[in-house]
Amino acid sequence: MKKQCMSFVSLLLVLMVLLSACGINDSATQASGPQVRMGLSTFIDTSVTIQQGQSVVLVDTVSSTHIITNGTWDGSTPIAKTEAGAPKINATVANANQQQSIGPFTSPGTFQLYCTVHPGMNLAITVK
Ligand SMILES: [Cu+2]
Repeated sequence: MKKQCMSFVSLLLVLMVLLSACGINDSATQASGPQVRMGLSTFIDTSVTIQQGQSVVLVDTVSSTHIITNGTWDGSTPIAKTEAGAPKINATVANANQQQSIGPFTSPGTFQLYCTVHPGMNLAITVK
């Protein structure tokens, strides 16, 4: 009986350490700014409007590797292009719940980003 009690207390301690470690990890990777969610092979949010000077936070909702850069998919053809005033983006996000800040976007306009891994995975960022 006493031994069972001790192992229960040990289990509780382990759980508490794990939970607090998770909490610290979350706050360390938290990025600020409007969020754009990504699924398995698409942007869940295909467009976002932000204020001049803001950054955008890419959020991977599943464990899927995305490589986001300037340009767009035209059907199944990738077209790399960086509009005037666009920040040069080259972001790799691979893990579930991973966040990656891109920007800041300092010029007004509409900027196209795409994922080089997934055909058709386009994002439009409008800066006002
Ligand atoms: Cu992708």
